[in-house]
Amino acid sequence: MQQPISAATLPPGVRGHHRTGLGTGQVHLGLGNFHRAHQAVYTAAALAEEDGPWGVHAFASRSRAVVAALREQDLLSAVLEISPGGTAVTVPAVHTRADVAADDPAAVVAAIGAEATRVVTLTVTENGYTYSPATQRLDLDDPGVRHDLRDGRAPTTVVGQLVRGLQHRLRSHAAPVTILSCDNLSANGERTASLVREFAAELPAAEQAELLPWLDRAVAFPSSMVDRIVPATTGAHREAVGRRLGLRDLVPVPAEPFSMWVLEDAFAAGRPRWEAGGALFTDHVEPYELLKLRLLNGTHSLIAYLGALAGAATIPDAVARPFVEQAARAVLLDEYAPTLTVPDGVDLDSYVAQLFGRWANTALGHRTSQVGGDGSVKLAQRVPEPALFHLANGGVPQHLALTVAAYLCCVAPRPGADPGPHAAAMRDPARERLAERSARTGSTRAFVEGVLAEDHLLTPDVGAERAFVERVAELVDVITAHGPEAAAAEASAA
Ligand code: CS2
Repeated sequence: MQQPISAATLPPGVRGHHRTGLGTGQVHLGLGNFHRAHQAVYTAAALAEEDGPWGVHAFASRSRAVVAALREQDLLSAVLEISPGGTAVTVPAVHTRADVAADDPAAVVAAIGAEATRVVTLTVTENGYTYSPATQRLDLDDPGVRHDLRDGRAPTTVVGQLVRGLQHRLRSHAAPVTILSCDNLSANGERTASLVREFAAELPAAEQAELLPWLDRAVAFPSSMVDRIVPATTGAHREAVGRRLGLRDLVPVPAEPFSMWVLEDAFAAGRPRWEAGGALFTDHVEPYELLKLRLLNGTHSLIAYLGALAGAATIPDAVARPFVEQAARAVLLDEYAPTLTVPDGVDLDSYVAQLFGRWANTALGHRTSQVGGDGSVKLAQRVPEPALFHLANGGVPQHLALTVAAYLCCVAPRPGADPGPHAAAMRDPARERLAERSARTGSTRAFVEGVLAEDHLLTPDVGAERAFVERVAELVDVITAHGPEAAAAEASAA
């Protein structure tokens, strides 16, 4: 039996930074794999170059297992950088405390409120922002939001936690702070700021009057683009750490070698020197965000759904099928790329070539069911604006329609259709509602219309585009009757 990874057992040279006496200047919400393979690695690089009180108090939203394991390991865990050429191991030592938000909501409020906290980072997924796709605003019907507006002591939603933490701050010392969204949402900083303000605007008048002007003065919400493919942990990753370090790590994180972080340099109370880890600071994050959100994430969704329907367990397995690769190139080059302004210094051809290289990383084994998960919230970030761009120019974007059709066939198959095990493994907050609608609606056209025009799976303006709705419905029928390859062929023939 191997010894657990810990400050005492870690071989010298593996750890990114010695954390004895590290002060806690950051709070992180969303202690998942992505955070540990991305912001934690950049913070370790920053601390290696320039000392500072930038330790991280991290909260998992619910996962007790990860927090329990990290606590047994002195909050250390390995990042495995996996490529077909081999695996590199690092241990970014930046965490000073780990807790489960759901178990101790008051601790989240206190941590955000602490005077020493200068940056609050978020990786809570698209699903964590409790906004309504129909209004693009805070979802005031969400039971968690309603609870958090009523009860200030134990917030359950991320927006509630932020606002209650900020109120606590304002009342105890009013020191400025930065809230930094690191999720795949367009204009993630602005959106987080709006959600926080919308929540604040629902508070009693006296609280609003106190909070809103202070938010303007003292709280910064920079936008950022984050990029690194980070799959879920499996036993093979634990074994790899055992082999490499001779230590037991229950929660190592696999990641691709590629990593990118582009941020607006608008911090209210300082920040770690993340550029030491390669982060890029710019006044114009948006073109990077859209480039990544559409070319990588948008295309990723299509690869995941077509791949899963064709029986592919992983993204590399999916993209190795010629029809999936062809559809991915078509959606990326013909439908997403024309909607973008390519940022200065980025060469589109090399960016695209690199994307296909990253997706083909067989050693990483990124699962189609993982990328395909939460499509009901992800697609709304990826598809609507590009679709509307083409529709306004008089064309129906065939592969965007195919993306939506393939998604629906995965999570809400038409009666009698079996999408296979990889689609069945996709978790989605809307799965039950969509599947129920599919089961009770005889005509595919009526089903798709219900999903897009009534449920607003995308945005209401896409739902109102009859030609798009019709094309999605036709492609759902082709997938159901003849499979994903036939539908991809139809989409490219149109
Ligand atoms: C993926 C992303 O699951 C998904 O939706 O598209 O997690 C993707 O791997 C990352 O954004 C890469 O940076």
